[in-house]
Amino acid sequence: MDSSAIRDKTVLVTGGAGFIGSHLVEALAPHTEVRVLDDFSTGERAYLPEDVTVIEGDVRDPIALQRAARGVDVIFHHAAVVSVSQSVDAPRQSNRTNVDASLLVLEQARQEDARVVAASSAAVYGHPVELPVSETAPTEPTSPYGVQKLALDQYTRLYAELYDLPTVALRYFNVYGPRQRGPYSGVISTFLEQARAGEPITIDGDGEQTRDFVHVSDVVRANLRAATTGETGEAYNVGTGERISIGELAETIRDATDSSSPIVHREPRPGDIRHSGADISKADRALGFEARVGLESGIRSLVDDEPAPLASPIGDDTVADPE
Ligand code: UD2
Repeated sequence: MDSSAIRDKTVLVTGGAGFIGSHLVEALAPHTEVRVLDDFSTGERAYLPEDVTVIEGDVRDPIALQRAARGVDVIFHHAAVVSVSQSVDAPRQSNRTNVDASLLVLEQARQEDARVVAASSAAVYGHPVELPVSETAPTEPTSPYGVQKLALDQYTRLYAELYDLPTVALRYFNVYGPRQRGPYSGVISTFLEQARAGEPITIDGDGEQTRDFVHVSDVVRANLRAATTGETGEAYNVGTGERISIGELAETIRDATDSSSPIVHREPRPGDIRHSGADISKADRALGFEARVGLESGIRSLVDDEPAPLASPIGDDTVADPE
């Protein structure tokens, strides 16, 4: 499949019951036949629409993967060990999922002649030498997780080059939105929980560090664009191009929740990246991608517990037939 539309195709979403994967599944399901491969270690069945085919299994299991991928046109590869700290504690373990299983996915895609859209990460850049960070910036990850995402990212490119497989790697910056929770979730969900509970909002270090927070609905749209672009064999940054300091974020969330939580400072996080922000001009050029949800309205919809503002991202030109 090159630049044809994704409508009426069969797609597989690995990690489809997780935070980002389940939003993608929700957007795809009304228009395409969707299969989900998930071991439900962190994902939730309740996130999945009824009409998707669920294969409960581990992405590291070649039999489960083979079953899930048979006859598919596109594989959205989101299954991963997402915790940076877990990768530091047990690098070989996360490597098995983040690298070995990703190679299995690519091999399976080769068998099926399927497109692959792979979830890479801003973690590939490590400490940025220049802001905003473009895709040509040096890649020097600061964690096993980053090294593993870089391996995935490079294999994804190489499969396009060596085997002519249409592949795209999406380098996510700080993704947030509904369903992000648990001990390894992002700072926005942590601050929101703290503010709602009236507990101290815990800033690591001076709070002057900055991040580029991108709403999960924008990440879904980037995936849909990547599923049809002719510009394959490439990696694209997925962010907003805007940065906010963690201190300002804490205040924004406290205000949005009308919370009286104190804002407190803890020790800085060891190895924390000081600033991170995406140059999204390549994604704009090649995918027609640009973030639509501003941070304030994204936080507002989380506070109001509104459903994700993705209503139907597939209703736009993303999946329209290309004539
Ligand atoms: C993000 C990604 C990670 C990896 C990394 C690459 C998330 C959840 N994680 O890690 O997968 O791609 O980028 O660089 O998107 N903070 C506080 N208080 C808290 C929690 C966090 O101050 O209670 C700070 C933290 O020290 C950091 C910032 O908030 O400076 C963002 O932390 P995070 O864990 O949400 O995401 P990050 O950027 O470390």
